[in-house]
Amino acid sequence: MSAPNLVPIPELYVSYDSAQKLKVEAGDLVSWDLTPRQVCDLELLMNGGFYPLKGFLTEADYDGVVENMRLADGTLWPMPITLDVNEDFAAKVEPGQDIALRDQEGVILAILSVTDKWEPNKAREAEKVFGADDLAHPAVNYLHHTAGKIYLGGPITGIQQPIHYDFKARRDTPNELRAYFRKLGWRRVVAFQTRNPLHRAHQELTFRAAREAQANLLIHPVVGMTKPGDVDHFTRVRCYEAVLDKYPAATTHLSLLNLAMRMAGPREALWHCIIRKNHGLTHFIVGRDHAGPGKNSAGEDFYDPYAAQDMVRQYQDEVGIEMVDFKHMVYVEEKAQYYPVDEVPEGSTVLNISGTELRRRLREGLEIPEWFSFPEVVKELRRTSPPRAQQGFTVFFTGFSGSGKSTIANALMVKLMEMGGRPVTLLDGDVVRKHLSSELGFSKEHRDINIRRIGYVASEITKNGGIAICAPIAPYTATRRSVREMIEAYGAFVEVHVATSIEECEKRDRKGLYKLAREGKIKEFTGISDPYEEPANPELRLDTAGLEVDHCAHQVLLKLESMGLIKA
Ligand code: PPS
Repeated sequence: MSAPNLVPIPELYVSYDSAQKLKVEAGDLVSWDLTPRQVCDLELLMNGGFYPLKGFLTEADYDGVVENMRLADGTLWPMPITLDVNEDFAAKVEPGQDIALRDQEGVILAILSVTDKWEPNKAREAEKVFGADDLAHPAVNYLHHTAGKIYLGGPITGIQQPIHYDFKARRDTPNELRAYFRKLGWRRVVAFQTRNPLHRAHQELTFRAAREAQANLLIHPVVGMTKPGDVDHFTRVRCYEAVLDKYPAATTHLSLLNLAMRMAGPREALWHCIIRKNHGLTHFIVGRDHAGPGKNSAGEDFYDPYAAQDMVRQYQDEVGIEMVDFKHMVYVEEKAQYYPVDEVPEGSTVLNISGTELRRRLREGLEIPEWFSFPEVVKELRRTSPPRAQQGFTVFFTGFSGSGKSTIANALMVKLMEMGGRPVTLLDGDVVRKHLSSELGFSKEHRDINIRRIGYVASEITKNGGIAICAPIAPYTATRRSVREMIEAYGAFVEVHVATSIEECEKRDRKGLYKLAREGKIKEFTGISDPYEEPANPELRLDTAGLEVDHCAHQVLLKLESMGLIKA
């Protein structure tokens, strides 16, 4: 294998003076505010991480990449790097036009000279690139639900790098890494790609890989976008820094990669190789289930766990990087050592803790053994993921007007405050409509805005370790689901359906609104002249008929206790 390419890799940036000039001129251009994923892609396009790409893919390049992993000129490139925009924006742009690309704060990062504009066949892209048009795949879900309908393609003129305020000293462009290797005389360097905290198994694997390849080691974790639900990169980088001390001094380097992963298994592994080649690496570790997205909607793995290795094996010569392949590493108790799963001495006891099991132990505050991880790493993880009984959560009541949501929510709030420990906030339907949503009515659109606002506030409370109790009608399943997703990124979401029947609510008519609704004096009244979609699988369903409020609130407390959210 050849030494890392010692000449710098081409970047797409213009000189400082030209950039200043372009920035002023770009003020007159139509501009597109990049999504977080597009900012990641643009950074690697501009700094040479995606060399030989010179911009967002044109339609011909896109077709080639989707169909057979090659650009129109035959160059190997497995991942569509496209600029997706919405139809309204696309209507303002024609091929031949320059557009300014801005980050989320409005800073101009680059100019795209648009050559192509087209509507992609997303089902085909999903099938060919990700292996199935299945929404359980995070990138397929993104493709259909987040990405815009139209793609723009063309070359990029780079003005400035996206700004990062975190871990600046740990971020390197391909040319900075190449220069670093050159300076230290590292001619053979093996990269380890990761989106997870490093535990002992990873350390053993990376050690062995460096030894096998007779190379120095680069820990090259992704800090751009990884799989939804992963440990956040702030925590991970603190964990990596803690583990760095465990490697022999001056053999190993840590550098952060602002890549937006797609979790595309084999194709992604090959893409990772090309990116590492561009960063001056000579070797690349591919383990079990590289960039795997988890299970499909039928509960099966999307890819064979070793398909990524097969893919990289096939193309490594063409890319010019050598794969170091690894089986899954497990701990052998008798030997007090890690082994690849296919080299375990016969008859020995194998210990392993899966990612799911680790998360359970963290959640429940259980022991995490020393053979599995380093105390410094466990300490960091416990700081970010305290046991469930110390985390924030949201209780989300839903049901008809007059079903008893507010009354039960109030009783629950008081009981939780009596227990103490975490601040409790009640976001009651009526109160929210007075303070947060006073301009809104009761159309589907307005109800959705109202519920999303409640969801946003509850997610912030949950993130910051508090308890949010929400009690709106929230009649639509899809909106409740999106609020659940927003909150579950930070803590538990406990949906409680207050299942009092519409007949009972109308009979009670505590506010006299049902009468007005029947008389047509209130329009779009839920249950009378507007829909209510019952939750299919709420965490708890309360049928309030003949039950005391106190009893209902107690049932919610029991549920919270069984979920480990409060201690008895
Ligand atoms: S939603 O659908 O979740 O946005 O509704 P929400 O914010 O919970 O507001 C419901 C309260 O507003 C009163 N109200 C109506 N409810 C339903 N439909 C119509 N058209 C309507 N007009 C006013 C009603 O008192 C609800 O209070 P609750 O607390 O649910 O009894």
